[in-house]
Amino acid sequence: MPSLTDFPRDFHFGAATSAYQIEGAVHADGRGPSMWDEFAHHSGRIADKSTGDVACDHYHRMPQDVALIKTLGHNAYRFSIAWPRVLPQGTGLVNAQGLDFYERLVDALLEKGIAPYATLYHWDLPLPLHARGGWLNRDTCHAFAEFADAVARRLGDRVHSYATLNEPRCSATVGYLEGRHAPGMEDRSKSLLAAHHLLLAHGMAVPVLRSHTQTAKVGIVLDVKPYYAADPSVQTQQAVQHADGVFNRWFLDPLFLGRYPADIWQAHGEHAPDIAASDMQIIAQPIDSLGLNYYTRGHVRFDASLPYPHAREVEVPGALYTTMGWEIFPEGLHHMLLRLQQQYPVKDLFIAENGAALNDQVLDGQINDSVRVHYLHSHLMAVARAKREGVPLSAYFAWSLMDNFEWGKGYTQRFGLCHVDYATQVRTPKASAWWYQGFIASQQISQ
Ligand code: PNW
Repeated sequence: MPSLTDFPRDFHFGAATSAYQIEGAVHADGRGPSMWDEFAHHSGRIADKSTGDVACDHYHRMPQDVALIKTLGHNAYRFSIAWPRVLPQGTGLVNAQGLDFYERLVDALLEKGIAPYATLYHWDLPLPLHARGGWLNRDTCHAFAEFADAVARRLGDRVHSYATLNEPRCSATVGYLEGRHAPGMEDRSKSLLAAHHLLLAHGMAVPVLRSHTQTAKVGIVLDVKPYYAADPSVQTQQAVQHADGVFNRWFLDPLFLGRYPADIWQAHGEHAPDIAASDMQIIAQPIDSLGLNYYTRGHVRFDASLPYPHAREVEVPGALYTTMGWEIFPEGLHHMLLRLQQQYPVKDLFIAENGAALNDQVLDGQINDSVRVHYLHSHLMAVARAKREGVPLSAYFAWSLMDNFEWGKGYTQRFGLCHVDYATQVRTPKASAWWYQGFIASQQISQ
């Protein structure tokens, strides 16, 4: 067990969710359609042909879910705000009922002493905006600033921390290059243009959020993944550098250094986006905190048959994998945290997502997810170690509070601390949820 003094008393421990993955109630109270409703229903690309129409029905069960969070001993909760609930057309008319829901959620959390961490965009782009080009259209950046304005005008200082976007890398790459997520495109130039507009939307929203709050932190959540060479060849070293550049630096460098990484820009050649010089200043304005989603590492070797950056993921013999096929590698989180602190001017970091999908078995009403306990424990130790070594960390969120709609994998992957029986919507805390509760309590009696 960790030393009791690893985490300060005000450290936030909680779990994360996102709107489309848990809320359901897609037609309730004036919500408009999002590109994920469309994608889930019509792309044929969801593993079990499911949708988020009902999901965990959190929209109707929010008070009980907040009570569950309290029972589990969390002192913070990360959620996202559905843009199509707030602005059903994407811009223009504000749907007050949509905001009412998040106001009730935030008030319920505060009443129980749970700090709200709100993410504005977790992939559910309003369909009318997608119809006008979505993230390929610069107007979407302005629409996003309008959305940020409507949210922060209502929630203001009651939120502890605002994140503009969740994982712009995933939106741009998985949605516009690999086609596995909405909107299902497969085009390198479009993917880079979408990434640029996502970063720009972030930059435009930051001052808007700040104008409505004195106390809330403002930032962004990025998914990070450290890459390691599976063989010592020079070509593989290069593939590692480029994979890292595409995945990590392409987003970190603009946000913190005000420029795209030159080596990767050059490698993209004619695919690199046509950008206005002033865009980089908008993107790079200072933020208060950076959220990180960490799940696994990349263990790669050069493979000329793959598209740029020619990096093939290869299995690590003897390593432990989750049902997503992701290696459990907590050392990667420690490495990444130290590196971020050394290379970028980050004032505050928090782990916005970290977790494992497993084949959870219900036995006599109990779910003994010992591998998830191992996963959480080893990653919390990596966070504690980085913190001891001086990395400014302030919170940790497990992904996820409960099993939910796992995007292209539908309901086939279970990431929850709590099991969800989708037939009855009964939530059952798994062994990991109780373990985490004990861990949090052991930290809070420390000082
Ligand atoms: C996250 N990786 O994305 C998303 O934010 C969640 O909505 C999602 O449910 C969760 O992962 C689990 O898939 C990821 O590089 C992005 O390993 C990147 C990685 C993993 C997850």
